[in-house]
Amino acid sequence: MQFQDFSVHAAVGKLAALARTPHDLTAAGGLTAQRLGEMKASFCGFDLLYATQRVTPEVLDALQELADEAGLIAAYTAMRQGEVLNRIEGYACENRQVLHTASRDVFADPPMEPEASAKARRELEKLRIFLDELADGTLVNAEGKSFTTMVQVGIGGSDLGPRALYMALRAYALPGRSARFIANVDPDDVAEVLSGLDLSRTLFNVVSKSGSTLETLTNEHLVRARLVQEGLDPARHVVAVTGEGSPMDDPAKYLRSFYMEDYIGGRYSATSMVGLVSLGFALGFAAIMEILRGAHAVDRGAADPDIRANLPLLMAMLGIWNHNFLKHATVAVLPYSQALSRFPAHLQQCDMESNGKSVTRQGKAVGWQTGPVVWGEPGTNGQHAFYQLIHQGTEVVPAEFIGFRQSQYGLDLNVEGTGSQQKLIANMLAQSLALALGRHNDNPARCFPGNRPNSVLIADRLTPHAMGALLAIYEHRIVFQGFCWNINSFDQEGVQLGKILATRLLDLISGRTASTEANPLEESLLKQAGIG
Ligand code: G6Q
Repeated sequence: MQFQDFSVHAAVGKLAALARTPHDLTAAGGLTAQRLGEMKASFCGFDLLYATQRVTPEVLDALQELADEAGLIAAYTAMRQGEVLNRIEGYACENRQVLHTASRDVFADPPMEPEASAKARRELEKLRIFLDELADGTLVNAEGKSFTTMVQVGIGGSDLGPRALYMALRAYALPGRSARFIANVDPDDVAEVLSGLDLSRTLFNVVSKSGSTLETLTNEHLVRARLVQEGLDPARHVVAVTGEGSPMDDPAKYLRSFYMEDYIGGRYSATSMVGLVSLGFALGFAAIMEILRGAHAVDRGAADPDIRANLPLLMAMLGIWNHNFLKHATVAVLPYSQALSRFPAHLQQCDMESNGKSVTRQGKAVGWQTGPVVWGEPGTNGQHAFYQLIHQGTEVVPAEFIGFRQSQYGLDLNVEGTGSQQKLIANMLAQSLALALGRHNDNPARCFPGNRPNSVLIADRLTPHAMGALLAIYEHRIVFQGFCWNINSFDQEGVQLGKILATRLLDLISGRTASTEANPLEESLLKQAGIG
């Protein structure tokens, strides 16, 4: 696959010219019922309403040209087929395939990359057997009682996606089952999660692809020590998910060991064993297969070259329009769904760790903007907090609203003519309109400038299938943008320096490094911070 610099594409010049006079949503006829009907894409159970973006059909045509010129669909297909795309030409790098889609290509015959999907099927089968044994009483604690809680111990990609998905779907948890998560090396995180748990009925799921992550290994020691303190045998209470051959690949130490492959990046690993073991424990095997089916449907749909039909591609291109051409530095993801409360945190990692890069795939400095700052919180809570800046601040923040027509639990009450779910969605749609249209007022403090780009992504209900689809929509949006910017969205060199310095500080604190050998700056920093 040949990637070219973003700046060489003819469509880039065209879009830059169009961006000088972006569509005015506040003008008479700027946002009409007809426009609302025309600027809508339906895909895998989701509708994207994007009439409130500052685009015209001409802009969309130019974005289509850019997607075509940059070969985004060819690159996406090459990724799914197992081309080595996690690389920087001519430099030391991870040099790996990028095959998170293989973990849900298990329904296809033949799959896009048969070997990877065969491995995914094998792990799924191991998981199915494990879950059956937990359900039928084959796997119980020393007293013969069933396990009720699984605590996932992992960080970064081994935490954020699985946690976000669990929180999104716990409405569907099996009776008497739940999951908890420990990520931070802050001992209070462990203490808080363990307090109130009946450890005799708890399984710990230690998840680390590398098997060498400081936080996770430290927390594993802590939970094992707690199990021993309670008179429990860790070998009966701890399972592992890790890479084959990693320091954690020691089945004798664990009740069960599951594998993930090095061609699945941490932040893209929620649909591998990294996410599925805890999700399967809490929600059951049928539910995790639905997550995979939802993601797989999106994986297939994302191969459509038409940006008006391919929702992840459309979202990617609208994001590029807002970021590279209208010059908006951030994007807010605002789910009107309490269940999606950790989804923005997952996207922060998935997007910013993927596209927060400054060199091209050829190792040259980029001459254009790459990934935006991604942030967000659930609405309506956000409305009572930071929406002030989104409406009237000097920084224009493109917003991506996500909502569902029905609630998960169906527990609702009609108050003053409407149910809570209706109030929730009405608020989301109202925000979309308010941001786009603005409102004039003779009192300048009460003026809303409008023209704040946003779109609404809406589906019927947040089910396991819809969650799988939503996850994959965002994964592909991120990957398409990375391809378009000619960066490697699959490495994370930028997190290394901090890790190295933290190790050096810990060596000083523990006395492993004699202070004289140390960098005086580090010693002084510890002294000034009062740590020693
Ligand atoms: C994700 C990153 C990173 C990683 C964590 C945990 O893409 O690589 O967030 O997931 O550092 O790594 P381990 O799973 O190896 O413990």
